[in-house]
Amino acid sequence: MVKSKKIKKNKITKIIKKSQKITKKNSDTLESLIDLGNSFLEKGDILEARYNFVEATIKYATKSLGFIHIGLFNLKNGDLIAASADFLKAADLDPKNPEIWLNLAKIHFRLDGLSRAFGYSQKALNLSPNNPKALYYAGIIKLFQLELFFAKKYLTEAANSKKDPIYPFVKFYLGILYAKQGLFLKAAENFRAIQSDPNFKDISTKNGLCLQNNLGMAEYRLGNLIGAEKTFENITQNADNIDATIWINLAMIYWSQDKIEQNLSALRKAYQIDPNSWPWIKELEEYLKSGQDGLKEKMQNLLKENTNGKNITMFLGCVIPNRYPFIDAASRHVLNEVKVGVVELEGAGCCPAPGVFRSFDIKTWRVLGARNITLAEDLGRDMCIMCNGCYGTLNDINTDLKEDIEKRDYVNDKLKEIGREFKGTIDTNHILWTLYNDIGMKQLKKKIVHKLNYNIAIHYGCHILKPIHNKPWKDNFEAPTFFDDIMELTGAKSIPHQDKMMCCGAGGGLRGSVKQVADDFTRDKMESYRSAGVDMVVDCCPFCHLQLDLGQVGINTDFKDKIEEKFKLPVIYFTQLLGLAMGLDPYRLGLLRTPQPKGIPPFIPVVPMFTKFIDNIYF
Ligand code: 9S8
Ligand code: 9S8
Ligand code: COM
Repeated sequence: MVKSKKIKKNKITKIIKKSQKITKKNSDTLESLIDLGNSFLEKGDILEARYNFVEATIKYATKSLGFIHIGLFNLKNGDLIAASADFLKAADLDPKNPEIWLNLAKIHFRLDGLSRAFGYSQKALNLSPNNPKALYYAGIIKLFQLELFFAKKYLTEAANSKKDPIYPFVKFYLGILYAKQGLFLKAAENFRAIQSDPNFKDISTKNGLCLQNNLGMAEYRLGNLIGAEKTFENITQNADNIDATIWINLAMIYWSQDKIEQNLSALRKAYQIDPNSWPWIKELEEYLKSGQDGLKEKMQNLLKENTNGKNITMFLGCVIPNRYPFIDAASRHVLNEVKVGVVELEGAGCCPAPGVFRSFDIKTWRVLGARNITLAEDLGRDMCIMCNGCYGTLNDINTDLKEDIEKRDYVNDKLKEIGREFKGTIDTNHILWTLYNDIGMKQLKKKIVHKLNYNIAIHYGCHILKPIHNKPWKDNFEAPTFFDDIMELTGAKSIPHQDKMMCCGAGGGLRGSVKQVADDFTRDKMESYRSAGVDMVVDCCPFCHLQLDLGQVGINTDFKDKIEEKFKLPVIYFTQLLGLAMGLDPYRLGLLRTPQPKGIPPFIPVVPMFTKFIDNIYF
């Protein structure tokens, strides 16, 4: 570092000496030196231009103008370190000039010193609070720091100055911001607004290509496959130097429309440009020729090798796939976001439900559950379980069989008949534990990009906590906080309420056998939520979810005389809310739907809650 600075200094002195020989101009005033420098710049005579600017800094060492111009010169030539030193000197001499601070912000933004850059943009903003360029810099710095909340504040303010030359760039980054937040409609609106702007019009320029790529992806994420296809085909036909990712994006759009042949040819193009961009081309071709049989194993192995980080297999149980598929989707998106590798647990059956099967025949219950565990053992992956009941069953069986030889022998004797054996090689975890323990609060927090201002009621349910002897939570089992802690990372507030730890009402087969008793139970919980004034209930069990959601419909009809007013409290599975705070697409999390289908879960609409979110929550 020191060395290169020295070289540069020597170089400059040489340049100056050389130039002095060439020109013996005796320009007296500061302005005339700068003018001269600029006119040399225009002519492309870099040495002469530099000489005059340096002269200005020597002769007028107490004025900022010379330093500003040599700074701009260095900035333009990509010598950011030198430019930074020049502008710092200028700022010393003229601290009230916002332009100087803005250039420092720009330089350090490019040098990747984001917090320093932000500090400089703040100095400019203090001096001129409505300066669109200062707002723009503050906005994009926050965007790159992933502090989207503030990024949006600054960029929206910058966008008020429609006439400023920076405006199209503000719109572009607003588009990027919305896309990052999963709000693709707004993202596309912003991108479209600058499509014919001279800075973005030409698809062969970096800006133009970048805009079209982002627009196409926003259309794709909105489900406008035809529009997305058009946008990308336009890119591939008209832009020069497109890279492999463009072809992969187009391939994905073809694939989503079952256009298999086009998909394959787009992937081949990507492979040609960069073989690492799509390393699975051979597998895909084989798949298209001979179907999936020969490939299954290969793909499983590939998946195993290709995730670095925690690897799990998901146990879905019965309620999620049959009633609430978006719980599956939201959980996968969240796991993906924190880099957990997921493979399917093929052939899994009912866990079987602890409150039901175990009550009838404990040995059969154990054999059936152990069979599910052996499937995960085959994959060599821990189970990640999204249902409290399934977790209760599988974790009880897993921990029991690991310790109790007698039970294990009984189970393995039965499993032998179907060629399976319980080995005790994997862990059976609730998804909350996977996130809390394997990923950790610190990493989760890093992923949060929205602050959600909701007041929420947390529902733990029974089987996640009890029995306590084989549960991992180092917590107070009568008043646990781990679930509250995770959810409060989103900015939501967990509101204390009466009988928080009470059963939802459905467990132990109650909903199946005496639904009205279960609903009456749930009515109590609903009354507590109502008096606590919460916006929604957040749970971690699909069976509780069913009872809290569909149960309200039952309460509203069967107990209408007992309640003051009908209940319509949104019920949310926790990965939906966590995903939203992570900036994942609210459509993919099952929070927004257009159109909202009637008569299928969720029975109590959650959309109004989250439409409000779209408009209000970011500030
Ligand atoms: S699987 Fe059959 S019924 Fe159920 S969702 Fe949870 S618990 Fe186990
Ligand atoms: S469902 Fe799910 S976990 Fe249970 S048993 Fe009482 S709470 Fe509702
Ligand atoms: C509750 C499962 S999640 S069960 O009804 O207790 O079996």
